[in-house]
Amino acid sequence: MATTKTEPKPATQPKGGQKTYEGLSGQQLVELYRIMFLSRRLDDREILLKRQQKIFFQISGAGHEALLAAAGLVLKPSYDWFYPYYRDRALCLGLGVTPYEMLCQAVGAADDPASGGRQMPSHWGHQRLNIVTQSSPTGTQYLQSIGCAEASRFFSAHPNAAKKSSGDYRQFKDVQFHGDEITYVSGGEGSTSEGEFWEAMNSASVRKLPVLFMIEDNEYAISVPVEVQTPGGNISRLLANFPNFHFEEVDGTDVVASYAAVKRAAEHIRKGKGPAFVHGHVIRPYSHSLSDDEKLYRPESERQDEAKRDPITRLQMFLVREGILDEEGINQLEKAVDEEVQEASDRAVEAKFPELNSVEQFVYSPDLDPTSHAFETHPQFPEATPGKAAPGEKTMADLINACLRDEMKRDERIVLFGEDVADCSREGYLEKKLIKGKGGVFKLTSGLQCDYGNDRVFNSPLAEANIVGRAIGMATRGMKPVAEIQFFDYIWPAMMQLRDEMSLIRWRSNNAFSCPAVIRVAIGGYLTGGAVYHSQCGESIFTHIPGLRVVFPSNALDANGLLRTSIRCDDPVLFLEHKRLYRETFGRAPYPGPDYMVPFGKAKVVQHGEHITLVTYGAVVPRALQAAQRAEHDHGIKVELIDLRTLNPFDWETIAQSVRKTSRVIVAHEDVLSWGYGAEIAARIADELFESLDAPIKRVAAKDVFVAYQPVLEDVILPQPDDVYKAIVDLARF
Ligand SMILES: Cc1ncc(C[n+]2csc(CCOP(=O)(O)OP(=O)(O)O)c2C)c(N)n1
Repeated sequence: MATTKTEPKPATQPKGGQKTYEGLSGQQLVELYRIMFLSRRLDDREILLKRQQKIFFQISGAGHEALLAAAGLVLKPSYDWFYPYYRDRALCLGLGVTPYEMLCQAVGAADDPASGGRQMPSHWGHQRLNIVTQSSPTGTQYLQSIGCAEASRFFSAHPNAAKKSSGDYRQFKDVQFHGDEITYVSGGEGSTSEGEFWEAMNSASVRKLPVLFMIEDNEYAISVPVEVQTPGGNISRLLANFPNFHFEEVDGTDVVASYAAVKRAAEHIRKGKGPAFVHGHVIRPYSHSLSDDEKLYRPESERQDEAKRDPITRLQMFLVREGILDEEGINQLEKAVDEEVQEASDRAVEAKFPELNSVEQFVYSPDLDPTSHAFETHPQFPEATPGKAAPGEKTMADLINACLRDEMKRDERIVLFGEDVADCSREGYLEKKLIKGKGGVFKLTSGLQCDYGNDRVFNSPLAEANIVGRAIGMATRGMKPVAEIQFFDYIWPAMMQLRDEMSLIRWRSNNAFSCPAVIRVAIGGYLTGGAVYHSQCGESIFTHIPGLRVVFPSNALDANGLLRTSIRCDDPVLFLEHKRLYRETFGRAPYPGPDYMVPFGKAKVVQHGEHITLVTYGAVVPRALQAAQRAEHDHGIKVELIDLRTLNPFDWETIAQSVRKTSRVIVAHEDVLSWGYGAEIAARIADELFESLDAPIKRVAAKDVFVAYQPVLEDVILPQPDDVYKAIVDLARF
């Protein structure tokens, strides 16, 4: 959609005062021009450096400068929070990122405050200025900004929760918040085609959150024009019915109009009236990036037309016309900017590279080690009182619920949310005692909303990326979201958030940001009737992701202790809860008290043996135990059964010690065989313990198909005690 230029509003002149333009003084306009010109010159400098092969990628903010410089003036650095798109150079300059810092990212220098040389240029991030580390996926920022805004609301309502506390992740999460702060998030019009954009609009609207959405519409997403992305070619028209929003549509090449629009939007938000949406029509005078040639898909005539709306030329002419700066003043300003860019560039190209041995730094928290003794406590079982029944054995479901209840009491930063997690969203029903409440499709969160209130336990929309994206934003700000994915089979819409965001925020920001959220997921089969979309495993897909802790308990006590460690630790955790084990008789235990913790990376030897090492986890543990007992009974084979409990990290020492003793090993898991978790364990044993082995390493796992509905099919697909038994006997005979 071509946009006509707006005519700058005439100046108003208060009596005896200076002219202002929508409240902007001449001096402020000059400063805006300086920022815009600096932004363009930095892009031009990077293009030059790329041609000289001193940097390796370039993407510019050219054509977007007016809209973003205006936003930089309205919003407050180190006070508001920012999730800026890669075209937001002018915003970041306005907030206080220096040209040197920007060019450090371009050359990949150690001094780059956004990533220490780990991310491409224009992937903004600045801890002090509250610019949260940005990534390349177009659209993941939206949901995280929602979580960030929720955190500001949460801490305002729970100021005690913000207090520093020692002994867990809170020690390393200073919380800063302001009651009227704004979370800014931006993207191109192309990125509004991502589902996550709509999921974010949904939650911002429903929860009336203090978020400023800024859409920079340059009418192209690389080569794809806006009419292909957006029905009718105008995103504002589509959004107009979202409740609670303030909407602005503005010529984003006009700095005065942009300033006025952003200011009105910010006022709406700061007054607590809800979110705002600013749609700025901008231009893209350079190709998408230096890897693109727009001449292949845009004719010269279109590009020339667009050039007439260049925001830099427009503001320059405006300043001269209004007598704010004359030609000489413009020249002086531009010369000073050129000198600044030259000086920053000279320093940046000489800046030190990151140390080569630093690459593995900050995959996980450098401050808190969840494998350490600090996370090893003993259970405090309730004493049996003489004359009374022994303390009850609790199920895994009971002890997960108990852990959540205890931890929520201990740590006010914890919130639980997900699909059907609340007791009842319509609280009145609970208050009037008309209903009992749900608390999760498996009842794992039952009663927690009643105990802790609906701002700590609440339902999410039916949208998995929404759940994880928001959890990331909250955790970045210092909250401890313990979010739930209802079925592992439906985790995939959240995959981008899990893999490209949650797991690597710490690494990609060089430890400037982190998001130690816990994502609880109901997983697994053996359900009789669960079928393809309620019974899958797939843990190896997640153990393959650096930065993500993966936990998979097999019994009630471990689930309680490991969940507590997950919550108190400083890393993101995927906590896999096997549905079949929730209420199983196997592995029940009494309540172990409110401080019971099991460290990560410490396996449990379920039974000792000298003939075969059997490594497993999850619902295969009771099945393997059955098989091992039978093998001993029938053949006298003594199996050492190892329950890994956590899959990343895993307890290599315990495996190695056992294999050195038995020289025979089976790895068994419920997930499919090929490319599975067992392959990694087997490869490592072959690599490091080859000389200890007397037989090939055997794997027992599901067939390479999905889990079927008909129980007889499910039985042949998933590994059964008989399969494990056969493997034990065969291996013993080898
Ligand atoms: C999820 C995802 N898909 C594809 C890409 C590749 N890509 C990078 S930028 C871009 C176009 C974005 O267009 P728009 O949001 O309109 O922003 P603009 O570049 O026009 O400012 C694409 C397809 C990506 N980075 N992330």
